[in-house]
Amino acid sequence: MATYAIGDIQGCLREFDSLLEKLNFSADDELWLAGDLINRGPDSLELLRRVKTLSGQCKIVLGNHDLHFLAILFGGHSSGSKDTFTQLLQAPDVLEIGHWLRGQKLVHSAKGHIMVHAGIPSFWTSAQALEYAAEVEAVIGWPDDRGMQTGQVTYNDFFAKMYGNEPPLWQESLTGMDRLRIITNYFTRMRYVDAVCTMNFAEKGPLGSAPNELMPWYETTLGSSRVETIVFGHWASLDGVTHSNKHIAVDTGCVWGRYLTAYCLETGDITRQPAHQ
Ligand SMILES: [Mn+2]
Repeated sequence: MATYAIGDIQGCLREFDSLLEKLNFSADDELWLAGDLINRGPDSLELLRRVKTLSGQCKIVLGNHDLHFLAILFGGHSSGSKDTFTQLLQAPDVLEIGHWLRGQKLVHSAKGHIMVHAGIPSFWTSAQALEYAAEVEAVIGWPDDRGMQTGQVTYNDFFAKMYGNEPPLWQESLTGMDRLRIITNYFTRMRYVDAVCTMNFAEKGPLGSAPNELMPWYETTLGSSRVETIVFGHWASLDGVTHSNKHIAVDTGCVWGRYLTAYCLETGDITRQPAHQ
C-alpha cells in the first residue's frame, strides 16, 4: 500500500491518467490531491468526475481555482477570460459535482504529513491550522444554504464575499468574513510573506525574484516546531524545489507544459509525468 500526493492537475486529465498508470496505482493505494484540480487546462469536468469515482481512496484539499469555480456556481461570480469552466458549468451534473467539491477540506493531516494547497503560516501549530481550516470547512461544506445558525455566514455568503487580499496578516481577534477570508487566503493563495507572515499577493515568481524583505512562506520560522512534513502545490515556478525536506512542493506546472508530479509519502520517491502536447 502506498500514498501518493499529486500537485495541481488543473484539468489535465490525460496526464493524470498517465501518471496513475506509471505509479501502478491500485485499489490498495491512497491518493492525496493538493488542490487546483481544475481550471486553465482542458478537461475540468471529466477530471472531477474521475476523481469523484476515486473518492473512497482519495484525500482532497481545495485550491484557489477550485474555490473560484464554487464562487461562480454558488456565489454569483462570473468566469474570467482565462477560465476554462464552460463545459463544467453546462454539465447536467454540475450541481452534484459542486456540492461534493465544497464538502472537501482545506487541510489534511495523516501519516506524518500535512497537505494544504498553498501553505501554512509558521506561527500556527499544526493543531491550530486544522482548527482554523475546520472553521472555513464548516461554512463551505454546510449541508444546506440556511447557514450554520442564525447570523452566521452561509456558504453562498462565503462564496459571494471570499475574494480580496484583506486582511493580509492574522489576528486571533478577527471575526466574520475577514476571519474566514484570511484563513482561506493563507491556505490557498499564500506564496511570499514578510518576516511576520503578512501575505504579499503581487509576487509569484521563482525564488530570489521578490524584494529582499519578502521570503517564501516556508522559510519563516516564527515559533515553528512543526514535526510534520508539509506537502503543498500552488507555486509552479518553484518547480518542485524548496531546499527543505520538510516542505514538498508538488506543483510542477503540468498545465503550463511541464510535469505532473507524484510524491510517495512512504518512500519520498518523486514520479513525473510530462505534459502531453
Ligand atoms: Mn493555486
